[in-house]
This record gives sequence, C-alpha cells and structure tokens, in this order.
Amino acid sequence: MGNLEIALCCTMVSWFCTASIATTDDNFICVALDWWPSSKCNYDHCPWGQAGIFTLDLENKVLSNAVKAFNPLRIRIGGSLHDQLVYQVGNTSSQSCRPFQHKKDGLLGYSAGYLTMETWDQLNQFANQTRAKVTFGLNALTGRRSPSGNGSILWVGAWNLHNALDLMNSYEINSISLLISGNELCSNGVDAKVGAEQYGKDMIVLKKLVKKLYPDPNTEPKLLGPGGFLDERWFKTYLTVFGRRVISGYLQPWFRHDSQYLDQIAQVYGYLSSTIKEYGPWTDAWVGESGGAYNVKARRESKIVSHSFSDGFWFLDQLGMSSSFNHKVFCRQSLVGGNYGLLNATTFVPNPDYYTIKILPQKLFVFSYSHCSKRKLVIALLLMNLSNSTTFKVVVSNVGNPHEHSSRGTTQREEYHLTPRDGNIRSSVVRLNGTPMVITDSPNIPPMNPKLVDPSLPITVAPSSIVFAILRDFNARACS
Ligand SMILES: *[C@@H]1O[C@H](CO)[C@@H](O)[C@H](O)[C@H]1NC(C)=O
Ligand SMILES: *[C@@H]1O[C@H](CO)[C@@H](O)[C@H](O)[C@H]1NC(C)=O
Ligand SMILES: *[C@@H]1O[C@H](CO)[C@@H](O)[C@H](O)[C@H]1NC(C)=O
Ligand SMILES: *[C@@H]1O[C@H](CO)[C@@H](O)[C@H](O)[C@H]1NC(C)=O
Ligand SMILES: *[C@@H]1O[C@H](CO)[C@@H](O)[C@H](O)[C@H]1NC(C)=O
Ligand SMILES: CC(=O)N[C@H]1CO[C@H](CO)[C@@H](O)[C@@H]1O
Repeated sequence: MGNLEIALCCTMVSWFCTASIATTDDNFICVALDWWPSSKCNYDHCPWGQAGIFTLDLENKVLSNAVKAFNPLRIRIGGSLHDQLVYQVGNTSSQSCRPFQHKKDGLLGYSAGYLTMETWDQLNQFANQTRAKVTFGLNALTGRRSPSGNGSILWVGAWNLHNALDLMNSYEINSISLLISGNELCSNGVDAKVGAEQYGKDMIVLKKLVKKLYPDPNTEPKLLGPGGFLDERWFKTYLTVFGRRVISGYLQPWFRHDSQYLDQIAQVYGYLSSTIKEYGPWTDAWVGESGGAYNVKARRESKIVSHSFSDGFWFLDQLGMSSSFNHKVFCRQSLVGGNYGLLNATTFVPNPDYYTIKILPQKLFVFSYSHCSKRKLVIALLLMNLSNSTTFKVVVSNVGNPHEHSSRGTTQREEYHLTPRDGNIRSSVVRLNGTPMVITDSPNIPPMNPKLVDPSLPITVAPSSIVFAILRDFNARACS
C-alpha cells in the first residue's frame, strides 16, 4: 500500500474541515445514567439489570475510577422515566417511596417513581467524589393534566415548579451544571407531549427560578431543553416564545443509532443547524442521546456491536460529524446499562469505546481553512481503517507545500493505536499500542500511554484499527 498524503485542515478528518469555525463545549463528551429499573424488558431481554440509578452500586471502585479518570466527565442523569420522577421532599415526602413499578396504563408502562433524599444525597456525593459535571433531567410533566384517555397524548396546563424548587433547595448542588426540562415531550412526543407555546412559557418560569436560586452567574446551571425529536414547526414556536431575553440555553435533539437512520443523520444535523440559525441563533445544540440502538434493535444489533471494538468506527464518525455541525456536546447513551454502556453493566469494566473517548481531547475545535494559519495548533488526527486486510500509511504534511519539512511538528508525535484483541472487531477488549486494556487485580483504569514517534515518520494505520495522532506545536503556516 502506498503512502497517502493528508491535507490537514482540508480533507479527510471532518473535525478540521468545515467552512466555518466551530468549537465544542469544554466537555464535549457526556454519558448518561438512566432511571430504568431491572424490570424494563424488550422482547424477552432485560438489559438494565442493576445499572439503573435506583439500584446502581455507586460505591463500586471500578465505576468511580472510570468516571474520575476523565476529570471531569459530564454525566446526564435522566432518561425516559424522568418525567415521572417525584422528589420526596417538602409536601411530597410523606407519599409512597417506591421506585418505578410496572403499570399497565402508566406512561411508558410505568408508575411514578419516588426519589428519596437519601438516594439524592448519594448521587450528589458520587458526583462530588468523582468530580463529575452533572446534567440533571427535571420532571417537566409535574402539575399538568394528563389526557383523559381520548387517544391524545397531549398534556395540558402549566408546569408546577414546587417539587423541583424543593429539590434544589434541599442540597448545595455544586456539581449540577445544567438542568434539562423534560424528555422527549416536544414535537410529536413519544408517550406524552406538551405544546410548544406552553413549553416555552414554562422554560421562562424555570429560568427565573434558577436565577433566584443561583444568584451567582458563575454557578448558575444552564438550561437545556427540550430534549426530543426535531419538528421544525414545534421548534420555531418554542424558540419564538422563550426568546433571547430570558434564556441562553441549549437545544437538545435526539438521535438514535439505528442502521436505517445512519444515512439521514448528516441531513438531520444540517437541518437542525439551519433551524437554529434562523429561529434561535443564541442557542446551541446538543446531541442529547445517541449510542446503541434502542429496544428491539438493541437486541439484534447493539447487543453484539455496542460493547465491541467495531462500535468505535460508528461512534467516532458521529462525534466528528456532530462537532463539525457545531454541536456543543455529544451524549452517549449510556455510561452503564442498556446494552450500549461504556462500562459492563455487572462488572463496570470499560468496553472499547470508553478508551476511545478517553483519548479524545475534551474540547474540539473545527477549523476553517483560512483560520488555520493564526495559531500554533495541537492537532488530533483520527485515522480509521475498516478494511481487515490492508495497512495504509499516512504522511502528515501541510496543504500548501507537502514537502516543507519545517512545517511539520517540532516535538514528538503522540500516537494511540487501538486494535481489537485477537484481531476480531467483535472483541470487547481493545489493545492500546499493543497492550490489552483490562482490569486485573486492582480497580484502577489501566494507564493509557501514547507511543512517541518522530514526527517526520509516516503514520501506519493497521487494518481494522483506529489511530489517534496528537501533534503538539503544529505550525500550520502553510495552510494560509
Ligand atoms: C405541594 O405544594 C405546592 C404549593 O403549595 C402545590 O402546588 C402542590 O400541588 C403540592 N403538592 C402536593 C403533592 O400536595
Ligand atoms: C465537593 O464538596 C465539597 C464540600 O461541600 C466542596 O468544597 C467541593 O467543592 C466539592 N467538589 C466538587 C468537585 O464539586
Ligand atoms: C383529548 O383531550 C385533550 C385534552 O383534554 C384535548 O386537547 C384534545 O383535543 C382531545 N382529543 C380528541 C381527539 O378529542
Ligand atoms: C459483562 O461481564 C460479564 C462478566 O465478565 C460477562 O459475562 C458479560 O458477557 C459482559 N457483558 C457484556 C455485554 O459484554
Ligand atoms: C475480512 O473481511 C471479509 C469481508 O467482511 C471477510 O469475509 C473475511 O473473512 C475477513 N478476513 C479476516 C482475516 O478476518
Ligand atoms: C476508512 C478507510 O480509510 N478505509 C480504507 C482502508 O484501507 C483500504 C485499503 O487501502 C482503503 O481502500 C479504504 O478506503
């Protein structure tokens, strides 16, 4: 296989290749912890086990080390059931304290669940000890009237903020950096929906509440909402109602890893970007939920794919694409649980994708061609080869003059070569520079050291492998 010249800033790696400059949030990657109980099953398969928040073993050392290693990891606490979660504080503290139970006519088949202040404290302690940055999903159905069994799923009336207020008053929530209102209640909803105008008004109420509770703008959590599927009409009304005066927040579209949608995803990213540009240029977009396929697909595809090395090819592609469309954060469903966890749901041992995102810089910049010249760059090159039989090499060079050696990085290049153990892309063990990433006798995450390489040498990308090359002090003069 011959050498391949790579034009930095311009081709191949989409993170560096859009026309406009985009920057992600300081913590681009986020992972989800979900409320699903072990009784959540689809098609005879119950993928959550004890990994739902009510039963999750927050004391587990592998789990806390895995989170701590990111320093900080952004964790989204929430999911489908968070609009049925009652916080057991204030005038609800005497009510039942059961977590979610199966209920035939309940929303998504479940009853309300009660979050005790003991569990709430444990969650906060976990976040504090692991230095996680928490995004907490608030129940956005509180106080609304449910549809009266006439076939509609529209909930009407205003949001009642008292339970949320009591919860936030109950604890010095210094680790919560962001609040999401509602889950999949916008557009056509899933099992419940709320009108765009009402939703917008409620966001204004929530914003005022948050401002009152956190008078210091530095610690005031941001607001994110609505999390759900994109419908242009709905979003247009919503953005018009809450307006720029009150909210600087995020929109949070959902994407699902479903093979039938893969082709459409670039289109959806682009469509969302233009909706924001037109109706709410003061907001930013997140990818709120993305990862393994859900329920039925989870069984057929994700169960065999998500925890294996091969998932990285899809995952990295999504990360690159969403950042290039100016999305600020990418939430991976999930940290643990549900077939698509970054960690094994019973042992908490990290799956290959965990190590992949650990190498990724926490904040990504997307450069345009013309801006490259202005700075000394630290460049993370991502190279993947899905072919299982060819090795190819990449020569890192500049666009303008590929033979100008002085424009190459001056310090050693850091390389991270990820390959599946035993060469099988279905393997759930990844090797980093040849060393299998496994947890043996201690609960520590294995060290992830780069290979240091002379920057003038080509990068070799083995078949079925993922390579990150980090170039420090890269002088991109020739790009201009
Ligand atoms: C708790 O008190 C608030 C404010 O008085 C009220 O709006 C809410 O309905 C009460 N909740 C319950 C469960 O009684
Ligand atoms: C953890 O809690 C302590 C005590 O309340 C606080 O001083 C510290 O800032 C917290 N750390 C984080 C990362 O939230
Ligand atoms: C069902 O009830 C909701 C709320 O009461 C109402 O807005 C809606 O129009 C009704 N739908 C039908 C089909 O009657
Ligand atoms: C999680 O680990 C257990 C114990 O090693 C193993 O039996 C199981 O297959 C793993 N689950 C997945 C999805 O890899
Ligand atoms: C390489 O991939 C092809 C097509 O997916 C497959 O038929 C073949 O068995 C693979 N070869 C090896 C050595 O894994
Ligand atoms: C994704 C990718 O770059 N795949 C390449 C792997 O190597 C083969 C053989 O050189 C190329 O044809 C693929 O395009």
